Amino acid sequence: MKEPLLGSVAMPGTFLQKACRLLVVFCALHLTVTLVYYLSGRDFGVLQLFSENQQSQDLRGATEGAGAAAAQQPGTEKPLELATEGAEPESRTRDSTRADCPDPSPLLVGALRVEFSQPVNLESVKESNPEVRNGGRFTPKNCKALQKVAIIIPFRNREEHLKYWLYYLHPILQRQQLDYGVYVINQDGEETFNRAKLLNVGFQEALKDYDYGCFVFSDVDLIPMDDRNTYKCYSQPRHLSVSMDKFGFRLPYNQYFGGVSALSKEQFHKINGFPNNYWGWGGEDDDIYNRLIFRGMTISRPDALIGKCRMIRHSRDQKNEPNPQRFNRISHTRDTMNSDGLNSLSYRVVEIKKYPLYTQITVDIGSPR
Ligand SMILES: [Mn+2]
Repeated sequence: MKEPLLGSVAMPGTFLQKACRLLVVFCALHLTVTLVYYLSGRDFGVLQLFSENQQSQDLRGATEGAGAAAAQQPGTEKPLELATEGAEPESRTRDSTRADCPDPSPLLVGALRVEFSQPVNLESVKESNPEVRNGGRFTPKNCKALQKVAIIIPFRNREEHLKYWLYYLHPILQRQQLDYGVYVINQDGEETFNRAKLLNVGFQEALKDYDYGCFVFSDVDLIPMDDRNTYKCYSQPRHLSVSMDKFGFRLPYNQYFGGVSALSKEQFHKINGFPNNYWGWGGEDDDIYNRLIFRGMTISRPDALIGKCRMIRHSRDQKNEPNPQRFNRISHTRDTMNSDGLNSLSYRVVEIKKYPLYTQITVDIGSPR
């Protein structure tokens, strides 16, 4: 405040002047205290809410989502809250010493550089991922993972691709704070390749290993280019490889469900798993898409930026020629899905090998009939 202003109002005599000044100082002090109290009060309010309501997902989303808006994905889908041990969320926190991992994970870094020029040495991949346990298992140390995820990779004669996959994915999956295991389902013999049947086998075999609630089905040659593309399950089946370099970083068509996808155990059961009779290349992903739609589900996807991924270039595999029956089969999914799937799956496990970075299940899945 300036002297003249006060002076013009001030009555003669210094007592009144002093009183006015005192009043101004008092007002300023009052204002400051109020402001400080107000600002700190806001923080206290949030902290109070947190301690009263630590399990509220909405609250977590509201507060942490603000800091990582980029991780927000389009659509209305919410991450699944997979039941653990059938316990109520509230008693879970009281009983468990570890709090749930925040969603999204604070360890994420966003866009990644992915290239395939240098060969990968698995020894050094193992060394740089010391927390990955034998068989390719990992559990976050400092918090409780929101989901238990089995990664299922259909496989035959693609060792070089698998090395790149392990090199890139293990660090990403750990940053995503998932309780995960990597299962490479290796088709035994020289018969025609059958991707979807191998995925069915992976689902069933992984469940014998651990209480997984979510299943990510990934081709061995697909690497995500952004770690915000979390390899977990959502309230609707998730398509993760939405923006592949091979297709010019866009969906080849709207119904495309190939590459990398994630289904919860319940979603997988709801569609009787995947078809067992797509031998050779193509069609099985469209059949899976049909199954999901016929069971009233929709497809959840990340946006085109977060969903970017690279495919390792390769020539067509032997014994994986385009399947000429695929168009006919896709047009009959509605009739065949009830009798062809998890309930008709038969196979013979030849060997289960636990390597430091993955579990390999070699399986005899027969031949086309
Ligand atoms: Mn490929």
